[in-house]
Amino acid sequence: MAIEQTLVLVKPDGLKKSLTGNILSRLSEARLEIAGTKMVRVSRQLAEEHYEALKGKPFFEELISYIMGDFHQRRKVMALVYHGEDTITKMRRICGATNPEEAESQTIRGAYGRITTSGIYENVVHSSANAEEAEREIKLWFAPDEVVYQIFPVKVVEMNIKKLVWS
Ligand code: IDP
Ligand code: MG
Repeated sequence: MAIEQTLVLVKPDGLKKSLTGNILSRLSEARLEIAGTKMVRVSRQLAEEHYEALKGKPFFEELISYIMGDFHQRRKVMALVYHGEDTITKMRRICGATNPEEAESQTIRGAYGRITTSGIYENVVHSSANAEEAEREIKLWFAPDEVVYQIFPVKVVEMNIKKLVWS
């Protein structure tokens, strides 16, 4: 089995319902390592890039609003990179099926997810579906120095940039 990394997000409904601790406990049962974590303010651009494969779906606009936090009065998600053997499959299994009504009740989505009256799947967590998606998503959400094990190639570039620092 391969050493992999995967992107997990605690979505705005998970944060609003104070589920972060429960979710991390469930995920820790896989005995994987957290290689990176941060709170992220989700811009429209980040949301659309994250879900670019779903552009054109009838629920796309609401999905973007959902992940941006519009329905839960908080523009943030918790983003994590998990690292270890067979990480992608293990995490997907603990998270459960996409449709929270179909997800088994011992999974995170089965236990805590719901479908809203307007048909949005509030399924509490995101977990990358396969290796290609995991690599794309980790690179989208994290910079190399925010992940303690850099399993993807990195390079050094010189940049003259403006940066926010403590004053
Ligand atoms: P996944 O999150 O299990 O990988 P995807 O098909 O990649 O499922 O869809 C991404 C997200 O879009 C889902 O987690 C869910 O929030 C939302 N979604 C997917 N399919 C539907 C649907 O048929 N109706 C409403 N929302 C959906
Ligand atoms: Mg997906």
